[in-house]
Amino acid sequence: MKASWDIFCSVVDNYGDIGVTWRLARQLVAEHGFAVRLWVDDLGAFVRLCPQADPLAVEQHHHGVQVCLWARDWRPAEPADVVIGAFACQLPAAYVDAMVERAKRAKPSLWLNLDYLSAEDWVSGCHGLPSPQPNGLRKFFFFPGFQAGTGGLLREAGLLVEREKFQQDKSAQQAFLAGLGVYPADDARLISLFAYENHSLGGWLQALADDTRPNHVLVPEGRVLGDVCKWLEVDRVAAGDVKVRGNLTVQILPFVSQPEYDHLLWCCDFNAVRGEDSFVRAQWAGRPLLWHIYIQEEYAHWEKLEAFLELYVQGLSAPAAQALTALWRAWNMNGDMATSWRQMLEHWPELAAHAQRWCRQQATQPDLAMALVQFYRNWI
Ligand code: TRH
Repeated sequence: MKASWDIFCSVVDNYGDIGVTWRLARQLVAEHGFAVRLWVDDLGAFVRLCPQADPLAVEQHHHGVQVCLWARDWRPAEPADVVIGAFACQLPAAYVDAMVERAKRAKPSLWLNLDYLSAEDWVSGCHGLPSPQPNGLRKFFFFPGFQAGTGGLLREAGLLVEREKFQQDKSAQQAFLAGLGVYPADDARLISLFAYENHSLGGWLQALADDTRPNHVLVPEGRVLGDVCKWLEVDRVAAGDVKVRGNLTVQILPFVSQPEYDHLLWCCDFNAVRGEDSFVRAQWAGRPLLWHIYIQEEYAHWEKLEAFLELYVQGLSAPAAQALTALWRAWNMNGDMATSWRQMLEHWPELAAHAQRWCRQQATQPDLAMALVQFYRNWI
């Protein structure tokens, strides 16, 4: 019989919580044949990523995943063989009680906490550690990561082959972009922009407008639009709008499905991403990227940013590493994006080759779903 997996997702904000769990759930079904239930407490967020979903359905199936509303009034459910609480969310008390009961009469569920992604050194030391619970159960910490000894990154089988094929196929890219109403000039630098509110945006957009080469920036609807409007000096923008300033075209896109977003990243020469899942997807795109990190209390995010940079710049020449680091710091700390963008452009060929290399190197690690499955197999 197929092993059963329950994944619990509490949507704290934005799309990362649901983005990661929805991707993982699909992969566990498609590549490992498990029976997967995804419990989500905010179906509205889910619908943004899976537009064919019903925001009101208590239970529905998509891509072989049983998607269930995690309602406040918990309806009893038999615990699965593997139980994943994403991002330290608290499972329903009645479900945990049922896990205790199950452990008395059968093989206990493997209980995992899927943690946040970080490049910090301590991650490999904590990955896979058990945490004994007062009720007698054990919960294991499962950490995604970039280094050996971590749980790796979400990466579907065949993703990079599909990406490479698409990136070599100009007409497939043109057709995809045309579907979004995007018709960039032949010599334009294509940039995607997915970010939180960011005061540094104006400086960057100005540098792009002043550039000698045309730039075409694609902005999916979201939190950064206020700063886009501010720089454009307009009250509002909406999906479909195209604004031209100097050598810069700014085009607002609708929020698309996850696979379409991948294709968008694959089309672009440079991707500004944020949070966790889009950050990883931009790395799989094999193109230079800019990360807007999710702000945490007490500047915890700052250490995360520096830890990733330290790892990522390995293998770059000192000037290229410096330019990239300066750009990422400027973006995350209200710095001077115009100057750092121009300096970064001087190292473009090196940074572009490095992005490919980084992607290949990361792909040598087992992907996160595979690592979870391996962890489960070792446990039974
Ligand atoms: O939305 P994010 O900022 O999400 C999160 C959450 O805030 C979470 O609480 C926090 O812990 C985490 O960041 C670090 O960024 P992220 O992780 O990139 O998630 C966005 C998802 O949306 C990702 O799966 C890609 C997807 N997406 C689309 O499917 N279509 C789109 O058009 C865009 C722009 C994104």
